[in-house]
Amino acid sequence: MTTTPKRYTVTAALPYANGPVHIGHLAGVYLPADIYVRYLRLQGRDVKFICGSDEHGVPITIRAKKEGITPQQAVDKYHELIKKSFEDFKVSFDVYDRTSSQVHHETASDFFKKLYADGKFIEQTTQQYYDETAQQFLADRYIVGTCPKCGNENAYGDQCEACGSTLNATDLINPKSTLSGAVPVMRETKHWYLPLNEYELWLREWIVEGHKSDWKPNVYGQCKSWIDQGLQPRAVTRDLDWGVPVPVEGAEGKVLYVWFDAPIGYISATKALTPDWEKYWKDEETKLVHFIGKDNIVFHCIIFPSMLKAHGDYILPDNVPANEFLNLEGDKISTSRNWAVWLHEFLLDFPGKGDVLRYTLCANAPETKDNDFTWKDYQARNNNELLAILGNFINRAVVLTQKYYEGTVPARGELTDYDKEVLGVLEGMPMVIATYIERYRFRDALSELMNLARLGNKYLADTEPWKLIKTDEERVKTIMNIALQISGSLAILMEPFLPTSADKLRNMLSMNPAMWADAGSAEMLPAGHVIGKPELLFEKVEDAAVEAQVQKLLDTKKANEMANAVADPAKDNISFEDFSKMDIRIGTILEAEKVAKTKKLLKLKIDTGIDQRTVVSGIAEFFNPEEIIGQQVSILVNLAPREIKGITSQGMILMAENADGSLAFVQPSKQITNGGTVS
Ligand code: B3M
Ligand code: ZN
Repeated sequence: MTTTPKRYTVTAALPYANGPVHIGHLAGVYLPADIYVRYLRLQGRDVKFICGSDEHGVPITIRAKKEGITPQQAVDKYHELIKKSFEDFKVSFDVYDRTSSQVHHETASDFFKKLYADGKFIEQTTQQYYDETAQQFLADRYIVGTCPKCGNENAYGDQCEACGSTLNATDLINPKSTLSGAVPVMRETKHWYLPLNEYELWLREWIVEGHKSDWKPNVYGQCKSWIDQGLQPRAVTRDLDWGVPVPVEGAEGKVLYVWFDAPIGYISATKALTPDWEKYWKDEETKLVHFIGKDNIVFHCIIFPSMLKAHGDYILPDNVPANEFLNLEGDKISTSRNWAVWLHEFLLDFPGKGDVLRYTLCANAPETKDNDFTWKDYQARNNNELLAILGNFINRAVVLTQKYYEGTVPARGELTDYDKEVLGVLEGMPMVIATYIERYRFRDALSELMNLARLGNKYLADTEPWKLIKTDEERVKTIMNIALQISGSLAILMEPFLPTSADKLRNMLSMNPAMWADAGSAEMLPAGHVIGKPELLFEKVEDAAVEAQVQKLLDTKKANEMANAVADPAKDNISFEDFSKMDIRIGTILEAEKVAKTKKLLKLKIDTGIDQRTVVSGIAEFFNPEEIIGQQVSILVNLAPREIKGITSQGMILMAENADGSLAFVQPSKQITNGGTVS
């Protein structure tokens, strides 16, 4: 589409209501979608921004089982949590629906019935794993077994998380049902398939030929490789008791495959939003754009379009600007390992800083490759960019206007070449940013926005109105007028990226509602307009705040290591005689001090009941000498004395080692007389 479309339908992937959302979701899908939609609205375009919870499928039933609640309870809980996170981050959906709604069930059901009636499906009976104890067919995720590729004993029926291989449930060695632990048996079951192979030629023409230049290379490449490999019929129903029931006879106990019903959820949500929904889905002059993460590409570019094509009444997506993944501090974000920054937690730790996270995630968005979020970068983006450039410029402009003119915008006098150059850049900026946004290049768009703030900063630094005010008041009026025009434009142009700060700035400048087309103008804030009082847009993020976040992640990592710790294998057997050669006693620590010039060593004096002796022990990293005096320990008293750092160590204190490498004393569970034997 080269001409401006009549209207837009913009969708953002429906998150599974099976857990909270994290920065990866925001960076990959919801933030770019929101920037795009806010921009379109500022352009006065007719746009509907559609999202909602994906409440069906195995991801939901597994979560519910894990938490010991029903699937309905699980989706109710997470739907609210996710919805609130999006609101808090100012993701401005026109509707946030849910696929458990009545309207959705009807819409998905009708969609299926139409394809069924038109003979678009093939029916096929196959053998699938069945759990006789739980009396149900097993979704791939409900089967675990040994991975044939790497030997991991906990591979799932669709994937081995240890080696990353994609698997079929039948590939697993020693398969087991996770529902009952039973060994599953093969049983016949009938399902409906969408013969994707029949859409191959059309898909090739539509995507491979048709979208070579306007789809992102990562998206285009994935689609092309799928099509090149040849498409197979794809089952659109499942044996499961949670979902939209398959609306045909002989399909009891079966539901629509979640990836069949979920994208139809975009349509249902639009229906819930407006009685006018049809023009957003059926009029060729509507531009449909799906924002998703890269793991959803095949569903949005191949399967859903084939469904829409088979149905016949609907438009197809004009673009699917999928992003790559965001990592966190060098590691893949993972819900199960709790390796994530959860949106609802972020706002507890950094209240009011939603824009800062939006900024950091957009500036470093995984648009063309996987990217990494680090707390250091978050701090630097805030302190060195938002605060030092944008915030600083606005603050100077507003403070000086208040100081020199009591808030009234002064008139410009004669312009220097420099003034003209700056006004020229300002005038061109809305177009530059718009072009990037329309091409889904949000990082570049944001970086141009910051260039405008940088220009404003430099303009003031170069012209130094605070010095000039003593010698050339007229000139200062021109300078401040220009600085204010830049400020006014920034308030509009930053709105898609930093909506809360943009609101603040518009208030500060007492601006009337304005559109994108107003930005760039030299009359944005006309002479005589009165602005409000200065307010800080951003504040410093202190070292301690980000260090606490890094510590939280380190703690998570440690907890994971502990949870996954595997004990060392047992040593070779020894005889009882060998064992009884060791004379282990309970003793009490009488004195403790660090051994000079060492990090690890403590010199201990122990009352062993037999004598008082000195032992050098490598535990200084884990204990304060003062704190261990008086404690009872186990000591091997007949270990041959050794010289350590010039001290004769007589015996050895027994220590237990934790999975994280920390040490603890092996102590009696009640007070024991010194010299008591351990056997
Ligand atoms: N719920 C997968 C996901 O959250 C899926 C998206 C559906 S979009 C129609 O990544
Ligand atoms: Zn494996």
